[in-house]
Amino acid sequence: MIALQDRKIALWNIGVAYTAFLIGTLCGLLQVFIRNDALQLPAWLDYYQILTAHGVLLALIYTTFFIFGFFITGMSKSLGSFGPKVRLFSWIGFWVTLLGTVMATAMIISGQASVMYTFYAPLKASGFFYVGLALVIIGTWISSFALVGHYRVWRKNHKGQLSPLFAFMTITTIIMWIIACLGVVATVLFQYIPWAFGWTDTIDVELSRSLFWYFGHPLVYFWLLPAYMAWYVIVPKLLGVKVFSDSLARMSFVLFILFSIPVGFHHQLTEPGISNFWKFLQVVLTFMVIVPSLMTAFSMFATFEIAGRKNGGKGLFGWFTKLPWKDIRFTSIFIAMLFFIPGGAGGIINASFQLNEVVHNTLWIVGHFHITVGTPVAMTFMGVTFWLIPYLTGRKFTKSMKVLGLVQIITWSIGMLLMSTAQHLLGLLGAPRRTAYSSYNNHPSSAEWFDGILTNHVTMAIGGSILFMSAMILIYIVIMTMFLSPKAVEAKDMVDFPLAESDMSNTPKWLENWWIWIGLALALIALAYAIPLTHMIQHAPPGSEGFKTW
Ligand code: HEM
Ligand SMILES: [Cu+2]
Repeated sequence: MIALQDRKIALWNIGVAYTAFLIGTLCGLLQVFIRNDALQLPAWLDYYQILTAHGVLLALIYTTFFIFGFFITGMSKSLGSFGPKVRLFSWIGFWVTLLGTVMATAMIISGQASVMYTFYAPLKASGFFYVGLALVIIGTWISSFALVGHYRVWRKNHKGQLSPLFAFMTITTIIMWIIACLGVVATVLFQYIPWAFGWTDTIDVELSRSLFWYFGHPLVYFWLLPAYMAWYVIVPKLLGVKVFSDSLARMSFVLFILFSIPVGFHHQLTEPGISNFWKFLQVVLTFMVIVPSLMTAFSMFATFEIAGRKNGGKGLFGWFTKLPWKDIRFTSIFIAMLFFIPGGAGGIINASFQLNEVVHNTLWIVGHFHITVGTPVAMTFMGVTFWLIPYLTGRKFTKSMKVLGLVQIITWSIGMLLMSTAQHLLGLLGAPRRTAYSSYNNHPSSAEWFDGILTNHVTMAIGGSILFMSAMILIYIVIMTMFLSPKAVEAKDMVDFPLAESDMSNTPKWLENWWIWIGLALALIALAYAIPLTHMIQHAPPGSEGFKTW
């Protein structure tokens, strides 16, 4: 068990994460019904307010707080208890991030920031919305530096040793996050804030969007890498085996530092001001990310097979039936991985030059991120929640909670299958995303889109409702395991942090030489961005005034 003070910090992070999850999923439910013309909002609330809250609270806030809760627990567990300074800075980081969150959310709810979570200019929110976002980023940096400080103390006391895998992966994720945030910090501080407060009249839209996506793509890896951490270091323990290969795991993580950042243009393939050469170069770099992704998939299935055979599985696929399917901690993550197969394939489609033309800005994209961040990442976090909260509170994860956990995972899967399949198909037919007017003034061709069995309004509504029900079951589990379940007294009831053993004896030491990876990452970023960004600044189009479309 880790120190009580460290547990407290982690629990507060997780508590905020699930508060955001509760409000965010409620918004999701409302969206489904509004899009189906089954619900009319009161005059003071509109679709875009809700959509902004949904995107911000789930994609940015739920993930970030949960990730820090997970990191703090895992770092304290694998490197030892935090010192007073690390604790202090973790708390400061938490409060600053929370202050930013409250500020941004207040602006959204009061109708002054219906700009959606990508806050594209020239949509203009209240300046305090951008200040809130900046505080969120600064807060995560403070929390990150606290963890880096803890890691450095450990390194100093263990000269010449590789750090434990969990710590290595945490530091990799943090390095990537800090480099990635530079783009969003630059645009928010130097473009949005002066413009929103009226200190400058116009904004360079193209530059702001490019700096946003410099950050926006690695943002998805900031969600994904902690989920991969659970796949690499938690899953083998649940299966009773070691990590498949320590060096493969570390290598795949450092490749993500290299290839997750210099690729933002794949979100801007329809952006007129960027020449094809630079888009193409970044698309090629995007596809490099497939390498560590497939390394991860290979390593996972190898782990499953080794575990299944160890449990007596015979023949080509006999091991599959010997996996611990009744253990909800494992099954949840396994289903999350399954969703990532079509999710990852969809990502390759989105990033392809030509296919992007078909799916750009359609509901397909919405379908896509619900089966990447909305399920593989979110469901891995759910699977982690089942043991992480009881581990931190010292309460039991009772039998009824286990059953509820299973119901929750199954309902989320069914709801997401229905909703995201409908969204993918509607997108292919041409239905745009981010609009409250989904009947398109009853235009006959849009009416046809909704004629399919999977693409009709009822399917979407059922999918969304099942999802919301599932989210509420999860909230119930969170509340029970945080505050109400009986305390674990006997050793057999104690919930463990399942951290797998990783054999480092053959792992090359240079893998933990961060300067190599930071240097290579910066070189690739310079290659992909230096010329087009300079060009964009030197040949800036006339800036745009702000627009408030709501
Ligand atoms: C109860 C579960 C959920 C439901 C019913 C739901 C529903 C929806 C719907 C209908 C949209 C499309 C809105 C539009 O384009 O007009 C949407 C957008 C979105 N959802 Fe969800 N969702 C759920 C859970 C999640 C989760 C768990 C995440 C991420 C962790 C997520 C992330 C997003 C994002 C980032 C958008 C895009 C927002 C934007 O375009 O600005 N959703 N959701
Ligand atoms: Cu991307």
